[in-house]
Amino acid sequence: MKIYFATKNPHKVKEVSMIAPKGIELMPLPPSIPDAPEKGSSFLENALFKALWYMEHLGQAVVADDSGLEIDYLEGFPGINSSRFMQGRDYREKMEVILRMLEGAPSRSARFVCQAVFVSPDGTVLGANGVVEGRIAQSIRGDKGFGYDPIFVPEGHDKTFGELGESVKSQISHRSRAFRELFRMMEIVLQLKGRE
Ligand code: ITT
Repeated sequence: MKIYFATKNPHKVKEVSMIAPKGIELMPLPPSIPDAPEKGSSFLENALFKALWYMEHLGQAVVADDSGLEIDYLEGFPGINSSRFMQGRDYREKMEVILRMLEGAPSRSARFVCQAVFVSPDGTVLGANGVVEGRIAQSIRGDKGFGYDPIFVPEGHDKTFGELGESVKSQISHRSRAFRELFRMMEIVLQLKGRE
């Protein structure tokens, strides 16, 4: 089954394609589609907004995700605003600002969160959530991955996602956890529908 991944972020497509089961081939969005508005107040609302927007434009089932970094000392910031925080500036600058905000912080605990959804024109809506706990490093390390990967050290590791790279990330990341569960649910539901 070919299915659109309703994202404008090519890193997400690459990460999720690595863990997609054999029967599911993810396709990137055609570039001509206008960006979905993200005005929800939670990861789930934003994931649904995105998925429904692109499903309406394509007339086909899609998967989508909304994700972000939550830092406990900053009360969950940047959270659902992870992409919009200092919009237009590069991630090195964003990460430098975050590291400054954490100077002297008693705790650097943080997590990546991903809400994945599947929607189809027949009204099927499925959702799955994935989390990876960890901490914010003392400095920017590594150049693999994207976004905040070079300052996030997942639990059980000493290196950042930026140093660990895609093979480790695909095992333990918030996105891989959410999409593995979503794909399991999709397989069950699509099988049931095939029997109808
Ligand atoms: P789409 O909305 O088109 O999917 P996006 O990158 O804007 O692309 P989000 O709105 O979900 O996606 O924002 C997620 C942001 O959270 C992302 O841009 C990064 O800043 C951060 N983020 C999420 N997952 C991440 C990951 O695996 N590694 C590093 N940063 C991540």
